Amino acid sequence: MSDRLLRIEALEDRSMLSCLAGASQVITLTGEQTERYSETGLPDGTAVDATDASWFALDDTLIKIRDSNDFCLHGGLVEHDFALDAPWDDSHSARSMRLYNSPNAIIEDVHFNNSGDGISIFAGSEDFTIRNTLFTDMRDDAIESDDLQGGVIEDTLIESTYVGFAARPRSDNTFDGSGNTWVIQDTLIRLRPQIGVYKGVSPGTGGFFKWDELAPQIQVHDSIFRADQLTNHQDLGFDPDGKLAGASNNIVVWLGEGAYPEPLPPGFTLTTDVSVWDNAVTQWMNRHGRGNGLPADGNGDGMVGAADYTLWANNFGATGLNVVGDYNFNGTVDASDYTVWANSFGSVPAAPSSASASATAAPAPAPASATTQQRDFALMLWYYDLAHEDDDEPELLR
Ligand SMILES: [Ca+2]
Ligand SMILES: [Ca+2]
Ligand SMILES: [Ca+2]
Repeated sequence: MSDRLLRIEALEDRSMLSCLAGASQVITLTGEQTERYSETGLPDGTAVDATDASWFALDDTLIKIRDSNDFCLHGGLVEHDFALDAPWDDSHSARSMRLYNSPNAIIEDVHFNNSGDGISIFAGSEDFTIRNTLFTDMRDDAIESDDLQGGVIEDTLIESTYVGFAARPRSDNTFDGSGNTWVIQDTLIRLRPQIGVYKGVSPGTGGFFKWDELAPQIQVHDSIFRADQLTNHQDLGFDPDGKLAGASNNIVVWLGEGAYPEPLPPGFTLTTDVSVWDNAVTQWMNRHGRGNGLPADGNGDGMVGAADYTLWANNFGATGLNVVGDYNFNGTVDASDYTVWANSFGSVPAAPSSASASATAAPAPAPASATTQQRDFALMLWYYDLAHEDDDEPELLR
């Protein structure tokens, strides 16, 4: 059986994908943290269960792990507090998380929000895995390894970032990562123009890849890349420095003017239909328990209706983790998804069962007639509010 089918099969039991099950010890953190989490020399195989924990703007780096083998971070909300128009200089040195000399680390089911870099991976932290994780509002690089470590980014939604993936050595380092590989799999990534830019027009972005001739090889599969305009620096190519070593089933959603500015290698197809992105994001959010609790709301408009049936019908027979219409999240669009749709036809999200302020203040998702920008903004507020609820998150395959 192929790796891809095995992953799809594994979806039927998400707990198999959790590092908590195999940990040597689990440290559980809860509530809003009052200082950054900084640990050195944790016993091999330590997992931190931060499902009910959050970090908010405590320090430049909010989680720092050093000299710890097989470390795992599971869950949590990790965020800074930069204003929407903060200059790039103010935000770019902030990191949500740093890993030093910690090989085989797993970061899963975390939400990183509003940072300079999301995760920075330093020397000795080879073979990292980032999976089932949400990045929003990254002002610099979502995932960065200036020390050119290799790893896997899997089933992750990078909803908005200035630069996607960065592996460019600092001027003072001597690493050669050519023998390493980044595997990007089942991942959705959008370059969102930021007001604070490194240079060039504002709002602006860099590229999907900030790479180097000494950087790792790249494998990209079953992933979706969205760009809304030309870059200020780097470019929108997928074979940076000739490092693309394999690609299949990828989609590029291009919303800028004119033709896509770079040649697309084999394994990438182009669309200008923004709904391809929007629906895939909705599917990802629903599948990861971060949606509105309506698995059959394929277009994310807040109700289960005819349009969601059409998405199911159009994608009937398709397979993949982020295939729209897979309303029971088993990796295949088939008759069982129709049943999920039919049983919830006409449904709208349930009223919050608790009186939590964030839940009651959550705006209704914008109607389909809203502009993409309005809808994105409404979705962001909605995601943010969901992430801040202490409980009540739908228990969909978490
Ligand atoms: Ca950076
Ligand atoms: Ca719908
Ligand atoms: Ca299905």
